[in-house]
Amino acid sequence: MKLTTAGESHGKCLVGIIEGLPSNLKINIGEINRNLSLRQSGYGRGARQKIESDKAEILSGVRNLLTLGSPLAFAVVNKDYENWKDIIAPEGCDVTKKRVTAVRPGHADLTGLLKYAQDDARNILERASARETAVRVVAGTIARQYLRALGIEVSGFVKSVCGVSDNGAYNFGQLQAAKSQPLFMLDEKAQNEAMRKIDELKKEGDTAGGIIEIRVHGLKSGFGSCMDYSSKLDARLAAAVMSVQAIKGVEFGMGFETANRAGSAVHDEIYYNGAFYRKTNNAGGIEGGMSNGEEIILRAAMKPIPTLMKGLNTVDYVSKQPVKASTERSDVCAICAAETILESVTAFALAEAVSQRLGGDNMDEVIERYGALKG
Ligand code: EPS
Repeated sequence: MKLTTAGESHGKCLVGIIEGLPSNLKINIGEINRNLSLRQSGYGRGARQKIESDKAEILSGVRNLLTLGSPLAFAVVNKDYENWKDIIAPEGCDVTKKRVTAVRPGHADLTGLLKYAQDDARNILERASARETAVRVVAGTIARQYLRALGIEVSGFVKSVCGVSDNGAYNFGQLQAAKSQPLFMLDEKAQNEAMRKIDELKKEGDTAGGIIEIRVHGLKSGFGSCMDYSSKLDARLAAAVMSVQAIKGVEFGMGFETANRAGSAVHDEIYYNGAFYRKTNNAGGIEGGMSNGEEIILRAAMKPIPTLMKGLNTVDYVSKQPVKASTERSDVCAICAAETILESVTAFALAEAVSQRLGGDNMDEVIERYGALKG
């Protein structure tokens, strides 16, 4: 299974092509659009989200809501294109308008300008923008529908915003409730404090990041590999998570804290009562690059968005003079978007690993092969 994405943030539309889906997978377009709208939600989003109301249009690979086994192509239209077409259209537009040369610290602007030999960071930021992640939510939701047919579910919640933490211990079933919360947090007190923090930062023209926890429930053991480095499941999931704009770190299970402890306080001891089991899950469901049958638990750190309304110190790319970095509008905090995106990219990377092991040209074959695994 493979996803290719294309599209600029203010261009006509975003597009994606998924190759390698089996036939007869039932596609739920309502769920895709619900996840697209979750990606747009959350306390602290900016004005752009009032313009967009993302919907996926499936262009190929599906007939009467069942996949055909052919490449599945889809588009998400950028409504804002109407306001930008004389600046961004493939031909006949005015490239002198809305130039960006006051490059933003923490964004792709400066390195992109140098690498792609441009003199307008618009040509860089349009693609570097997190708008691209709408495509990954569509593909990730289709991947979730594939995984769900096997009894595998992905969920998550926001654990902290700008240092304000939700330290609750939640079981998988409790996580879904986060989606109806303004910051996808489960602890009301922490969430209220985090919202106050966002209000403060907004007043100061500043931005916030946070920590997101993603879990996978119902995955049998043995997905990934201990034989081939490029198939290690934790490496694949980490790569998928790190490919999301603004993600700066990822850990599994006890993660970085394992480095501070003795082995006996880290490794999950093994028991047998007709089946192998563990009483703890510090490994986060992956040992030796393979799923071990426990829940997969990963956490990712999102940095604060690099477009700050107050503008950081920088240098104008053309004049070389010190200036404040460019701003028009910005999200203060996009942690709920990131949470939705991380669930999506986790689901897609997992579906890739599952289909690599199981193969199967149609869903009956896939389901039969998964069912035959011992787990
Ligand atoms: C983004 C800047 C903002 C965000 C955008 C990502 O867009 P604009 O420049 O149009 O105000 O809103 O995210 C989205 C449009 C989205 O749908 O997530 C950036 O610079 O990365």
